[in-house]
Amino acid sequence: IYDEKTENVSENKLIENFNSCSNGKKQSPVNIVTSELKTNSMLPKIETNYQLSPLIIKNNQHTIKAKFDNINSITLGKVKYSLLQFHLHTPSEHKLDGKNSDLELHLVHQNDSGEYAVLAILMRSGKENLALKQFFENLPNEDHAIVNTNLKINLNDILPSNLSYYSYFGSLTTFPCDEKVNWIILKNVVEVSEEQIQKFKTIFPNNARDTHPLNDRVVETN
Ligand code: BO1
Ligand code: ZN
Repeated sequence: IYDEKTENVSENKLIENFNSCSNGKKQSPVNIVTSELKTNSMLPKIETNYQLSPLIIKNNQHTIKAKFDNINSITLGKVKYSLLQFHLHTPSEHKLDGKNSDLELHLVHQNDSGEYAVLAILMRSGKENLALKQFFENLPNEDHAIVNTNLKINLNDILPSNLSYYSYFGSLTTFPCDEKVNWIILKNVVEVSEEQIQKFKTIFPNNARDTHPLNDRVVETN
């Protein structure tokens, strides 16, 4: 039912797949309770090594994602994570004090040991996001469709200037929900226009997984 190569799941098996996710104790997303954060001044700074890069946009039935060649990366402490892709969820998957934002952008990175670092950017309705303008204008609305344009994105243009973050250890939010994700949720919310949000919502009205209990985890902040 799940094709590793295309990352596609046959439609009638989608629900089943969400249910067949790990029922482990470190699942994502979670509700971040700001009064229960643990300040950790030792958390590494995010160093980005992003450059103007071509991307391929794809609709994989879970979301719309932009795939990159292996030329962008971030460094956390001494560990380098390469960017594989970014994609969107609406509403946001992570909640802040019980509240969703309109969109959540996931920049999916992986290190040499196969662990993920997903940099999550919460987005809310406001002024048009020019860095993502071409992305929103080329969303493939049909299953499997690939839009092969000559567009290029510099992810530095998407990031807020202040990269302070919340972080905790959790899972992928879709099948196979592996518990090997270093979640980094930026505190600064980024604006996108209502029109951009609606463009995504016409294709995916709701592709956010429910929040899961923190159990014995603690969300840290720098
Ligand atoms: S998410 O950021 O937690 N929503 C998320 C969910 C699922 C994946 C990635 C991020 N899936 C994985 C696939 C891998 C693939 C990788 C990068 O995405 O399981 O096979 O290499 O596209
Ligand atoms: Zn995601």
